[in-house]
Amino acid sequence: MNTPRENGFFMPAEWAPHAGTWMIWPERTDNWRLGAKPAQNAFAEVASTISRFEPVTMMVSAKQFANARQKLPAAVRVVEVSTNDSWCRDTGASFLLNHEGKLAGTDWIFNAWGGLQRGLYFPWDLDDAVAAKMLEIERAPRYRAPLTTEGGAIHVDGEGTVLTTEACLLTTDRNPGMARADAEQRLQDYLGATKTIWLGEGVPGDETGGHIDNLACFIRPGTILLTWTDDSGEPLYQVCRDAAARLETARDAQGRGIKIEKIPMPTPMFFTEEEESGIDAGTTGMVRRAGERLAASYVNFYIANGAIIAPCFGVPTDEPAQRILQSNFPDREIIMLPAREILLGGGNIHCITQQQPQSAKT
Ligand code: KQY
Repeated sequence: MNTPRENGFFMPAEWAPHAGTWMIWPERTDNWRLGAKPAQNAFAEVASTISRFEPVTMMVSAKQFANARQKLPAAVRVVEVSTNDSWCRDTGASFLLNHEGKLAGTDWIFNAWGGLQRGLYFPWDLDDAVAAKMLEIERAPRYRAPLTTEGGAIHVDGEGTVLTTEACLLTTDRNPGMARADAEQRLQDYLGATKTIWLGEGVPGDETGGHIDNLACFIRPGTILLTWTDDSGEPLYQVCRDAAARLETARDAQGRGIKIEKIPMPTPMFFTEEEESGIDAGTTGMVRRAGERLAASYVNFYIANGAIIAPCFGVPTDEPAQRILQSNFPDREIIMLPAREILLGGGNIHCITQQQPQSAKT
């Protein structure tokens, strides 16, 4: 089988029209506190909000099916799929289209963000099988990529450019021994792209190792929104400056320079003792201790048809962040949803959603 690129497939930008959104219901109690109930409420709020703009499918275990069905609006389709956790951005298919509008999908090798070396849990076999099941449900061809990565480690502009971080792709815990040029070629082959822009580190403390979807994203062709701080005492200070320096000299696949828009890093937030005490003991690599800094970012939002679904945390930076999103997406409704419960699990709204682009009617 040829690669998606050879077969004329590419991953459309997130702002291109969607057929719908996929999500996974949270339930593991060594990640989500209080039996995952607060997280389930937060995921239900995200699903229900997105369903006002496009169809949503929630994948749920057999054990949680009735509970999820009852907590979600009727407009959300609930299907039984077994998983290890609930990060559809990372374990779901990266959907592709060709120029006739036919749907396909890339299925990355998933190793729980670092395998036995520094992965967050074991086993991860059910998560690694999620993308294949989604493509089966959609009757769409599946391309298994010879690359260990996650959907949150990549962003695309839909015009040939991939944005990623060295911290996730070029490490021994994902693709040991793989040269940059090789990783780049595989990314491009399986996303139908021709150019990769490499940033360095991700948001400090991000347990994925530094996903791009917590640091920066394309907001239109040629423009990237970057999480930012001017406080030189912040660990993010050097990271965002390094990212900006790389973007200032970068060119995208169309030969354009990159315009940078900045959005403030959220006010610092930390795990509380009460939050720590609600998490079941487990043998995972996920650090959930009182006093730990949370890797929050406003860049971790989802672009739905006609709307931006963004996280808010009840902190002073929420309001400027909302204004910046509105000025950058003047034609979309900006909806900020309380997302601390999602953040406690190590990610945010972008990490728990996966867009399926609108394909041609068959
Ligand atoms: O950043 C993402 N795309 C996912 C975050 C995963 C956190 C696992 N606990």
